[in-house]
Amino acid sequence: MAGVLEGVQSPKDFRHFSLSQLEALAQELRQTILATTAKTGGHVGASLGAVELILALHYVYDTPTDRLVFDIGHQAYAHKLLSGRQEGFPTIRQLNGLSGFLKRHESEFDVWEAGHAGTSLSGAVGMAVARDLQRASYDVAAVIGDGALTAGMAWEALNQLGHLKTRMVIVVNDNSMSIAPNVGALSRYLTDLRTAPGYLRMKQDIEGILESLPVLGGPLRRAGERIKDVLHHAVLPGNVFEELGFKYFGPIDGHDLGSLVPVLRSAREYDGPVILHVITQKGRGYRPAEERPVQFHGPGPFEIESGKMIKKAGPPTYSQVFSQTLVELAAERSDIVAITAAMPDGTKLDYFQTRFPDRYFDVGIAEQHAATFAAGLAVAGLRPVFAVYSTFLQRAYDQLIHDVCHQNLPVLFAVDRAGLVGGDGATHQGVYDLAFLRTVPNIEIVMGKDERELKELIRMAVERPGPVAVRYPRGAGRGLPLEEAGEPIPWGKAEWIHQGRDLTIIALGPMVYHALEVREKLATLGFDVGVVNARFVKPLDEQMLEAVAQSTGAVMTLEEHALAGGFGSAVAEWANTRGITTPIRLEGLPDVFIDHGPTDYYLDLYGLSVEALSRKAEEWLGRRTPASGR
Ligand SMILES: Cc1ncc(C[n+]2csc(CCOP(=O)(O)OP(=O)(O)O)c2C)c(N)n1
Repeated sequence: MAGVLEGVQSPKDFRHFSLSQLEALAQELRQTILATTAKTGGHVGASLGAVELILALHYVYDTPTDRLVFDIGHQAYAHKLLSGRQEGFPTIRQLNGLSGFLKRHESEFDVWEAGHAGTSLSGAVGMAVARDLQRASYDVAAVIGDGALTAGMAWEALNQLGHLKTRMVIVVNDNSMSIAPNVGALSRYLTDLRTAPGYLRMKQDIEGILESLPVLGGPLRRAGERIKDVLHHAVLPGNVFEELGFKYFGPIDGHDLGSLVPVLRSAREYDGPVILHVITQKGRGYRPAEERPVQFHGPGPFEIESGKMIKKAGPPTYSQVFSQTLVELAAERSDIVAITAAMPDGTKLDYFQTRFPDRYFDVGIAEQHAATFAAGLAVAGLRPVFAVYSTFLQRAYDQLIHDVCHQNLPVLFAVDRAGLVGGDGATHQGVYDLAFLRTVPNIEIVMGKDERELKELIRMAVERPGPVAVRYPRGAGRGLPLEEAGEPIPWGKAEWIHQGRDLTIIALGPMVYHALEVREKLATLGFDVGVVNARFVKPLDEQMLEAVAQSTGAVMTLEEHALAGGFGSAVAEWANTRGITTPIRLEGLPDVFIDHGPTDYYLDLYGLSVEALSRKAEEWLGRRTPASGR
């Protein structure tokens, strides 16, 4: 059956559609999103839930002249399909394919790039203000979820916009879900607005009465306006948004195109800032996603019929090992508390929550608050553990420096997804944290080579007197038995696994296993290569570094992190300060934003696969005289 979607290359192609044609288009969008994401994985739930909303926005607004700004961009698959990217859509999140978020170079319809939550309103206010200064006439609309609205930044933008009174529409896409069910007083407030049955009717009735008051001129008119205001506030229950200077429309059913289109038109015409509160359902139209919204927030490939995930069983992930370890520790110590910023599932703190619900805090998408909240808990004698992806810790940088490290408080940052992350791409790579953490006094930074060391390092980190960052990567561990304790780790000590006369690779994290393979490969060529498991980025194990430098012909540092400011950079700084003359070569990631695609692909591209490293080491050593007398 030939559909209508195929003929839509741009919103122009459906702006003349009837309501029933639009509804048919919505169904096709849904089917296409489902058929593709079942193969590729992706942000299924949010995108299915925003289909009608996106359709209505492009129907009402003159995009791309009008600016449509999406928060995060994970809900915008329908937007991609309606703006000339149907052909590329099956490649979403794949290497060299479409991004899972919005990209300005991908389309002129993508006016704003994101990946992190809560930036849309600030970006959109900037565009609206620029428009006014430049005397342009385009419209600006931002779409932000109820989850993203828990980000402090979003309120900073509301604060400015409510003051400026600039013409702009903010669509609050309220599905009462963040990744997990949304939490907090704001979420409860939105629910109240949504469920207060009489609110909308009463609002309309009262506004109708007020509108019908006689039109007066001059000072009388101004007095009349004031009376209307007073009446309005006296009779209607307070609405935070209206108090802040916005016109509030809603709540309206975000799946009913028949109401969405006219309300959006009115909102667009309003000469001032508008909040349009739209109620949607995550996963709408696909039963498994409606019933299991957390699982369908960002699944891998799945079977459409059954909604079953197509996942190979593997060893426990690093996040699981972290959470299990924390639960064990929390059973021993009542002062341990756990914090997540809206990522209970990703960080696996949901497991901690089931065991210690009173000692678990989901603060919403509020990394900044989470860090300072942890500082407060620590000042008062608790042992807070903030589990946060490396990429999202970026947002809490000042709080980490100013509130945690400056006060030298024993906060444990469990830095998850440290390293390359795959399909989420550039905005989510966890490859900067060493650089931004390393400069901060007082914090200790560690990373084990595998999940067994992770377990041990977490156990030790909660005993430290000051702040510690324990990093670990995305995905499964090596499947090591965790019941058997590994070698105890002396705090601050690297592990010198093999000595090597020609070269010693000092590697961080799971890269140690790459180094071991490189050692074997080079042994077949007659080189004697040593391997050190660095473990401590800060403080460095200087004693061991010194001994290594004296015993080997050359040193290679190895990390899955940006070279600039990373572990190797720390070693080079140390060597330079100490006047070490052993040649040092740093291997890590270059100074570019790394797009979506398999981690292995990028490791190879940037010379960090076993093959590439072996090649480079061989070439490097080949130009030197082998100390082992090959
Ligand atoms: C700063 C930041 N922290 C965490 C995340 C991870 N994250 C991605 S989507 C999401 C939930 C967003 O909820 P909402 O805005 O309501 O959109 P929905 O998915 O419900 O449509 C979270 C927490 C993020 N993208 N950015």
